[in-house]
Amino acid sequence: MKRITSFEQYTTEYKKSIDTPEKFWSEQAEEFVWKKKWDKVLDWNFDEPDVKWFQGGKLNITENCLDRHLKSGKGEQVAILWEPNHPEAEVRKITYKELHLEVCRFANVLKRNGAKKGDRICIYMPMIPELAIAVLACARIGAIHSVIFGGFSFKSLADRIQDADCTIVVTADGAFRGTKDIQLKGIVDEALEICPSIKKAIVYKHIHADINMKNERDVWWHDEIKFVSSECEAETMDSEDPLFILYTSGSTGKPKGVVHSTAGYMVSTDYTFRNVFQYNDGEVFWCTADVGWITGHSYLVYGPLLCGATSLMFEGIPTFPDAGRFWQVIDKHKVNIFYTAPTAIRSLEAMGLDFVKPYKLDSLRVLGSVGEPINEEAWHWYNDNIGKNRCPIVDTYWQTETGAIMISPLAGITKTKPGFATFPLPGVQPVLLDEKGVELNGNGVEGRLCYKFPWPSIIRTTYGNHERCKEAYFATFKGYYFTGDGCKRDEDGYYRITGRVDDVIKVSGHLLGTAEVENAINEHPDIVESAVVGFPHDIKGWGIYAFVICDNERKDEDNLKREIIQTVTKYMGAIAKPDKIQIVKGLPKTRSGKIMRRILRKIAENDLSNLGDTSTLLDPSVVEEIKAGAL
Ligand code: 7RM
Repeated sequence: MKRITSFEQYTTEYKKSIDTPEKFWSEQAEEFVWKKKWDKVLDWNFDEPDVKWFQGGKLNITENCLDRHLKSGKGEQVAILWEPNHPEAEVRKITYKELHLEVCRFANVLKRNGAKKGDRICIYMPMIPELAIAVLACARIGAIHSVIFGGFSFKSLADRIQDADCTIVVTADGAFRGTKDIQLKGIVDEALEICPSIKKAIVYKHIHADINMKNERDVWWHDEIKFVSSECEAETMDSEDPLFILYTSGSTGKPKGVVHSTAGYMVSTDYTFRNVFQYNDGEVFWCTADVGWITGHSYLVYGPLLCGATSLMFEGIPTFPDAGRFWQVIDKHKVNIFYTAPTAIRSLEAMGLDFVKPYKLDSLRVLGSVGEPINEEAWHWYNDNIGKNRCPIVDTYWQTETGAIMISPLAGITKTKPGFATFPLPGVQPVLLDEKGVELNGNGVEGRLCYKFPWPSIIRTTYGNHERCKEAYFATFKGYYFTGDGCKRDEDGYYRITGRVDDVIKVSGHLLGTAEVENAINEHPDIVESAVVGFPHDIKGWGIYAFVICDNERKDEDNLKREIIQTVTKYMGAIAKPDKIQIVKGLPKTRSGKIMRRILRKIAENDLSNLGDTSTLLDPSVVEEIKAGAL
């Protein structure tokens, strides 16, 4: 496997990728199996936006994830190493050969149930190998997968199914999560009541829950599999055919269906996986993210499989049966590369070192971090206690929309600084802009992080609404892709992400739109209006602070708050539960009716002294009331 092996080489590769991007990326793309080679490397225009990579090329990504490795003699190597929720339950080891077979089989099941190239298929599953099998089976037949995180609840699931007009949902009876059983099928049933586009639900039996199977619509995975062959030729896809949709939160209440295309996504995830983690053949790679998020798509499924790696998949949670679970799994499976989120590190740090001490952790070679800025304290704890000061930490910065890691050290090659994502990967051209959109040159500057040139796995559109893609990413600063993040380039040219500058919050590494949480809160019959902002939280990074207006005089505030939390859990999922709820009589609004979130944010952060100019408010007195009741 070719990869960058020194910082000097990084510098030359980087330069090459900027001076001759088409040459650079076509050399990367040569490594894959193509049914037909591309005619043109790149066509792009950020105004539309319209970006096309490897036009005219024909391929199937699963041939590159699976068939290619069988041909090169990797058939017996473990592709997916599955660790169950219950430590005493049986581990599953699925070789490349077996995975190929299962993917082909399930691809035939999808076909048997009416799936065709271009159809959208919703996958709502626990973290079990069948989730990866379903994803790859879609790709095998050219259906577009839309994986919905299993922690989302029925309304979030239904919204996403409707937005993409999915025709099939692949699910399971339920999931194990620590001591809890999650009744996935029940949630699906509720969602499907308002999703007429779904013709079939294919259900995998996992927790042996007592569930309803609706005649005609619902079929069992284990039954269907008996009717099909284990051979399935890979559908021929154009480079630019969509591979998947993945929903991400935005500043409106409606999530955006980020669309990734086939060839570009393949090239970027493979390249970044190899180089960032410096993956060596035979190593065990563990990404703790759920496949329901982009990190799981790119670094649990596609990136590792493209590189022929062994990818560990874990169904459970970090604190079950105790807070040593991650470290126990690392020793048990001799994990070499461990990739997790700062929020997990902070929560395990808070549990104390007694949970770490029993484990050797001597198989570890590289540690990774993703999802939010890693604070220095967590970085040092991770470095000292998990990496034992001998494992480089890669702080990888990227987004659902970028498909692959953008700014990151290369493990063991880039000199790191705690809290810094360090330098752009080859092919990535970051710029920092001031509010007016002027590029800030040189070092020691801070601004809005944008990219001025496309990379292969850049977002192509937002499903069903191209205008929204343009609005959200390409309109704020003309000619640039805007990340929505603030960023600093220090005196040495190192990049440090300072956080979101829009109305989304990263709660425990999950991106949530404040408007989406507000919509869920407003489902409570007694709530007329709400405003949600983030506040700094020791473990979660950011917590959710909700200001709510109640329309009937409820004397039982505690009950009301409990009900609001239940409502959010029911409609959106437990990840969106507010940490603090303040009942208020009014919200600070401008004369045009816009909520001044800046003021609410200051109050939530407990920075009451400097609320800025409140004179443009319709009724400045509400601010005093809110301040007085601040939590
Ligand atoms: C991969 C992922 C994207 C947002 C992004 C940032 C934040 C992600 C880092 C980070 C600082 C990091 N996709 N973010 N990684 N901030 N350092 N290493 O998380 O679409 O869910 O979120 O996450 O704000 O814009 S995402």
